[in-house]
Amino acid sequence: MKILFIEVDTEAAWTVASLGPGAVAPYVRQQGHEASFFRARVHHTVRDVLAEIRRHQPDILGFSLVTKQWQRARKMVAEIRREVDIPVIAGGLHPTFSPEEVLSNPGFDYVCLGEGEESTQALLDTLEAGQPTEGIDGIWTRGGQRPSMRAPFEPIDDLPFMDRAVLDEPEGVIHMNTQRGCPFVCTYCAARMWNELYEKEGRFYGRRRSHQNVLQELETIRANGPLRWVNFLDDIFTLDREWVASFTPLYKKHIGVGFSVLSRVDTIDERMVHMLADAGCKMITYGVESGSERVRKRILHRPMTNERIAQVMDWTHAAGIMAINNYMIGLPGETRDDLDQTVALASQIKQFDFAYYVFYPYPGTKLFQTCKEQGLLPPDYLELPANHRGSILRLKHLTNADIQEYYDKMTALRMRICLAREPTKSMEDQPELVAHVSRVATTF
Ligand code: B12
Ligand code: SF4
Repeated sequence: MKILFIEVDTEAAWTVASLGPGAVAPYVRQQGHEASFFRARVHHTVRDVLAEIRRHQPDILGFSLVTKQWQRARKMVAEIRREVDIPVIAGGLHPTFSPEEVLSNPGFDYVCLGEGEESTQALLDTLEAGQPTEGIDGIWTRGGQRPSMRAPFEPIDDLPFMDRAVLDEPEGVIHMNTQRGCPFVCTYCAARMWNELYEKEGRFYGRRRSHQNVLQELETIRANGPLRWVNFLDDIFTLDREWVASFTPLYKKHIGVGFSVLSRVDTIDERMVHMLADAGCKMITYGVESGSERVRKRILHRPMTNERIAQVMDWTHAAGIMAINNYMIGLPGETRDDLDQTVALASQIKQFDFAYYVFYPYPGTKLFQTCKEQGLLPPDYLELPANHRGSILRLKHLTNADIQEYYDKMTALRMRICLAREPTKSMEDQPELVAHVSRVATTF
């Protein structure tokens, strides 16, 4: 069987396609199937996608979707299916946590719940054998019963390395995962829900690859082309101190190119920051999310203090690593006073740059449930885009004008921080930088 994965871009800027197909494609190939890939860029029309489908002649189409991609994907799939009779499977975060919604849309035949490697293989085997697809673990067939989850893949080192062509990376810039799962309980986070989904069926989702396996993948990449930079995309790279302490010297010795990680301020300390810096880490992304300890603790279930955040930023800066922080605006229960605290914290701490998003309640998360229970979701919320630029919620303490006001404050602050990096130049001298900040401010 041949599966064609179609990546649905929602904006031009992402440097990597969805990682799911990059992981599933080599696995099903190993089991004797074929897998190919097409990236539907923003400018591509459904006609262009259909031309690719005709060129690849697949037996099934695969879509990897986060919520942001859903609106474009569902329209695309409906149009595709009017022209060609090829079954469609959707996998990833959005189909896993909104499977009924996905399957109720025209053109979607299957949803992959959770990890996709073995489930997709089982589906392709079954279709090839011409047998009924109901009852395959992890694959929900349209019109059928919800299946059981398939056990998480073990040992994770046995998975094939990701297919770099399917990831569609810029040459030499590599995107890597060393682990799956995050044990924290942040209420806004869809990533956390992987663990909970498996826990409901008595399974444990968290796993980490061995150092050797990760290094071997990077060495294989280098043997086949340039290796200039590694983006580690694990939810929390610094989760396990021992793992990091033994990985960093090996990375330095065998790989040695610059890299970035995602972290959380209560999983990192001064020594670890220096270990990372010594190994070549140049950028750490942290989730600060709010400057209000009340919001972080009570609404987001992130109990770290502002003092701790400031301290970690100082360590990161002192080690010569760029700290990039994420903030949110427009949470349920948040007030103008909380947002003042966010702007204040963002102005005080040392950070190289930051991103700020208007809160969107992702299906499956605790805060999605809260929004539903408190009547904050409008009736047509499924039709509204997950663009992080405006709120889809009817918040009790914040109006849309409030959100816009604080969004603009964060934009102005970001502009100041970016300009301060080159104090000799004025805004007029840096049209590209100004355009970049404005673009980011209007894209999300
Ligand atoms: C790396 C990453 C990115 C990368 C790659 C995106 C991706 N989808 O892979 C980039 C930088 C592009 C990115 C961007 C964004 N991201 Co992001 N990202 C992540 C992160 C940290 C890790 C993903 C990862 O490592 N995947 C590894 C692969 C192997 O796992 P996987 O994707 O789950 O795939 C497995 C299964 O789901 C399944 N599967 C997946 N696809 C398919 C397809 C088929 C056909 C089948 C059968 C199976 C299948 O099989 C795979 C292998 O087992 C996750 C957090 C997380 N842990 O999930 C957030 C996450 C996915 N991102 C998120 C968000 C919000 C975004 C943005 C909207 C951010 C923004 N503000 O604009 C954008 C949207 C991107 C877009 N395309 O429009 C949210 C999504 C929530 C939701 N419900 O939509 C997450 C969950 C973060 C969070 N804390 O909540 N992101
Ligand atoms: S620490 Fe990050 S990945 Fe883990 S649950 Fe919280 S937001 Fe999600």
